[in-house]
This record gives sequence, structure tokens and C-alpha cells, in this order.
Amino acid sequence: MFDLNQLGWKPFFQTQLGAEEWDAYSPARIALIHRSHCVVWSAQDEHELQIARFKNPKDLAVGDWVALPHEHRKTVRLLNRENELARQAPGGRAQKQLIGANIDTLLIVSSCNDDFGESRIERFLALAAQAGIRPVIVLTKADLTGDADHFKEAARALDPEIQIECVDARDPDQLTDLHPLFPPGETTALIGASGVGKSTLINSLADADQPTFEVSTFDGKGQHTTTARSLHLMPDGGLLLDTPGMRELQLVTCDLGIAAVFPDVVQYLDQCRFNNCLHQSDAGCAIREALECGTLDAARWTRYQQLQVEQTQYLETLAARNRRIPRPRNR
Ligand SMILES: Nc1nc2c(ncn2[C@@H]2O[C@H](COP(=O)(O)OP(=O)(O)OP(=O)(O)O)[C@@H](O)[C@H]2O)c(=O)[nH]1
Ligand SMILES: [Mg+2]
Ligand SMILES: [Zn+2]
Repeated sequence: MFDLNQLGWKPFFQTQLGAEEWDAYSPARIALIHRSHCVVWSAQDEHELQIARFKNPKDLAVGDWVALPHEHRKTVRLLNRENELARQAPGGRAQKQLIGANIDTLLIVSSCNDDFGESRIERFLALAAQAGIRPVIVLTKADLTGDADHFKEAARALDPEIQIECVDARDPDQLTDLHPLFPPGETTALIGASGVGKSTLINSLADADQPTFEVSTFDGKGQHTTTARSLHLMPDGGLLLDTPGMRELQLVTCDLGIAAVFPDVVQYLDQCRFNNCLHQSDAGCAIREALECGTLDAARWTRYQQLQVEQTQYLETLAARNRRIPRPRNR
């Protein structure tokens, strides 16, 4: 039995069910998805639901709200999302893979060691910005470095406004500053590379029992211990979404998110003399000038360009794929 408000039920979802439908359907939230079934939480109970009961089983994400028909032969209705987190599925075919839906906060988790990388964090920040989700950076394994401040400063340089926490994820006492981020009814997704301590954080915060695994000392990399996305209810009502580690985040359409994460670059793009400036040796290029006088960081410019190249490739692959899909002929 769950309290729907604690599960994140909001007027946005409520209004998608007409008054007459309330007798025929009850709302439930997807907490876990397996190949053939998912686990849903409702005001009545937790139970399994066959994926085949959805009209479009491929378009399901943990965190989705669904309307369960009381009549068991009817299709389960997927309610519109407030937002979604998605990436490109591995394989380079521009397929979208959902990470989660209806998220309020994204905890971007990185550890204070070789895993830390500006480029990966910027991608996660862009993902959050595109979806309109508040990002927070959690730097784990602070106990294993003598210089946690170095990592904190590097993260701060990416966004001076953002909340950054440096912690030993195994120690619940060090996580108290994070608690206000998880009020009842709000959903927080954790994202980051394998082995950085996402499941460890969930266990410390939600008293959960997610499996965690010693990172191989040989290469310092995680082993993808978590293999499925799953929701966890915290003792006082917030929800945490554990995700499998991802080494590389290949963004789907993310133009607005990238622009939001790179205001330092975007401000100069508008100032180039020519609209079609290639920012190489073009006359009146504001980017070149800013790089030369040091007001634009060269590494940020390089990483911004890389994301733009990937966006172009993604859109081209997507367009090519859509052309190959045969359209129904007009009769
Ligand atoms: N010393 C120390 N160890 C940590 C910390 N956070 C996590 N660990 C350890 O790092 C290992 C990996 O942690 P997990 O929580 O499994 O990492 P994960 O991000 O969930 O990894 P995947 O599920 O593979 O994506 C475990 O042995 C944890 O005990 C930390 O802050 N300090
Ligand atoms: Mg894990
Ligand atoms: Zn230019």
C-alpha cells in the first residue's frame, strides 16, 4: 500500500484521467522494468504487470505513471510525462533509450579519482537542462583522496551556481546535506559511470539493499553491478531512482541543454561578424578573439564543439533511419 502523493502523484497526471474514468482505472507508478514484466506501485499494493498489456511496450520508463484498468483485458494506459531522461542506445543507430521519467532532481555522481571528467559531467548537466530537471553534483570517495577540494573546484568551474557535495557515500552521516533534496513526493535519479557509488548512496540514503561491488583495483573501473533501473522509497517519502553505470553518455536531441550548459561559449557565438562563421580563421570571429585573449577557455570550446559534432551526427543518422522506415501509402 502506497500513498500516491508520496509516490509523486500530481495534478499534471490527475487531469489526464477524466472524472468518469476514475471508476474504471487506478493510477500506479512503474518502479522496475524487466524484459517481460514490470513492477508497479499503487495505492492498493505492489504487483507485477505484463509488458504485453501496454500498447507500446518499448516506450516505458521507470518513473512512468500508468492508468491500470480494473477490467483486466483492457490495455494499460501510459500517462503523459512531465519530463524524461534519455540517451542514445549503444550501437550508434540513433535509437533512444529511456533512463527514467517524471524526475525532479538529477544527482550526477562522480568519484574523486580518475573517473572524474569534465566532459562526462557536462553531458549529464546538458541532459538535465534539456529536460528541465534540477542537477546536483555528488563527488564520492572523498575519503580516498587527500585533495577533495581539487575535484570540487573543477566541478564548480563547470557551473558556479550548482550544489556540489563531497562525501564518503558509505557514511549516512555525511549525506545529511542531501536530505532536503528528497522531500516526500519528489523523485531523484542518480546517474554516473559504473562503480562511482550510486547504489551505495541509495543504500545509505534509503536504507535499501541494492547490490554493490568492489571496484577492480586493477583498472579502477566499475563492473556494472546494477543492471536494471529501479525506484526506491526513502523512509520519509522521497523517491530515488538507481541506474546502471554508463561510461559514455551519447545525447539525443539536446540543443537547448547544451546551450544552457555553455553560456560562456554561446555569448561569443552571437558576436561573430558573419552568421556562417566557421570559427577558424574567419575575419571578425568573436570565438577566436576570446580564445586568444583568454576570456574563453580552450578546453570548454573543444568540448562544446565535440557535443555539436555528435548532435549533427545523431540528427543525420536519425533522419536517414526515418527515411528507411516505409510510410503507409495513402489510399
Ligand atoms: N571508500 C569509498 N568507497 C565507496 C564510496 N562509494 C562507493 N564505494 C565503493 O565503491 C564500490 C562500487 O560502488 P557501487 O555503489 O556498486 O557503484 P555503482 O555506481 O552503483 O556501480 P554500477 O552499479 O556498476 O553502476 C563499492 O565497493 C562501494 O563500497 C565512497 O564514497 N568511499
Ligand atoms: Mg549500482
Ligand atoms: Zn566565429
